[in-house]
Amino acid sequence: MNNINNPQRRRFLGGAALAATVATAGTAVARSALAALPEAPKQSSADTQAPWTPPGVTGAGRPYNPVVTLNGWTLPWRMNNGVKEFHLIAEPVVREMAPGFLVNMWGYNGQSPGPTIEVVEGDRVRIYVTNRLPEHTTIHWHGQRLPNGMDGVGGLNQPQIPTGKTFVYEFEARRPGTFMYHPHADEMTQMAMGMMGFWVTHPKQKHPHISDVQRDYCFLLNAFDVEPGSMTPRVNTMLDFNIWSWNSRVFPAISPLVARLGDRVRVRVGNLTMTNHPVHIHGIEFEVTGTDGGPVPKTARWPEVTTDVAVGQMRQLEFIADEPGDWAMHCHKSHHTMGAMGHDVPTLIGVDHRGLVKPLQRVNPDYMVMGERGMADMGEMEMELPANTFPMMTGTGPYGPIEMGGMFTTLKVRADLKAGDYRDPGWYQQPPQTQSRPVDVPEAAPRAATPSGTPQGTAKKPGAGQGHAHH
Ligand SMILES: [Cu+2]
Repeated sequence: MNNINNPQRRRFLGGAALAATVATAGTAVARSALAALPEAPKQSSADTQAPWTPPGVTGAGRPYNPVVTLNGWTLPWRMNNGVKEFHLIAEPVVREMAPGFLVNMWGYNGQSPGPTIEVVEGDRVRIYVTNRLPEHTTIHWHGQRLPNGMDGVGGLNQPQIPTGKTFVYEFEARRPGTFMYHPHADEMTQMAMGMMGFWVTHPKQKHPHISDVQRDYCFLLNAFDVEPGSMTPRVNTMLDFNIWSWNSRVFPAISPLVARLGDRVRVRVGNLTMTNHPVHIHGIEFEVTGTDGGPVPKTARWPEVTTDVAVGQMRQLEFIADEPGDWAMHCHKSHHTMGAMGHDVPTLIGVDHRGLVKPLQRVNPDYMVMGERGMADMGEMEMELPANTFPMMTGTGPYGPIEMGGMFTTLKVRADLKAGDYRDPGWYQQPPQTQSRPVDVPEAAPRAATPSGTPQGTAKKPGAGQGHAHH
């Protein structure tokens, strides 16, 4: 990725320009452009990109263990006289929410969410923002300490950035932690269209409440309202979103979080939806070690397996990955682990549809019965979907349909991983005799029922033994 290793590039660069190009690491900055805007790298893939390690540049700050953005990437910067310079382009993008499911969004540098900005405490940061949207925008740097005029609230702190214009933000990353960025201009529309991104500031030295971790993941909770079969979110939806996503991806298209047995893992989550999400991880216990307000002192932490991430909040979850396996990790609101669905589907469990379907299909040829036995059938139903949507419950594991969608992925803990290897290791091979299995033994004979509420054996009514035993 570093252009300095590319001999073709090297030929065009001399002395000072060479030094500057080392810092851009991947952005091709022509010598004539060095005095101008930094290049704005674009990302064409919705895959999780390998962590971005900055080149060893004097003044670049202490080295750190870089974050991995789920189904995202980190924005390279260039160093300009001791200032880390970034260039974000606000623009329409097409985001692949799942293979075959494309949505017209607004985002930054080719994707929604935009790239993660990753710096070190004390860094001087300059961010150019070019607006290629059809309307004005701004960027608010959620959680940061900065001069009032850099806070990005259109009308309050600055005039909005008109279409076609570039504004520059500059401040010092004063405190380490977990932050995000998003517009503060026509906010409901622009966030409904996917405009948001993550920001991580690493501590510049050992911090009493910030642990070293071997794996550091981040993602944003977001939601969209896309009519099945269409490609553009409705932007006036207030609460009734139908797509619940992590970094604008839905299960099974969200990358797994991969960890080596014994790793300390940090997961940074920010919520830019309009409702709360109880984030739940199976197999381990975690602590909330920080919020967008800063690190949580060690004495103030408690163990959890689920933590609610409220609207506009960020949480850092940390745990030791000490149980091998494929562990579910998901929002615990069960309708948030579903794909796009009609909201007005009646509960039909136990309803006998015989004789009903034909007359209904005369009125609506597409009428389909679902949910007679529960909704699990949806997981394997090869139902014809409108073009450009994804099934309501989907994803197939080694033992069959997982019957999940939306805000769901897996934590994959393996003993045989290399440090820094984030590739999906495939499905976990369970050791023999460690999996739940069917049994084939006769049921116990039913006991005689007793009148309800009466201790067994104290009252006997004639005929009470005729019915079914209550289990
Ligand atoms: Cu949720």
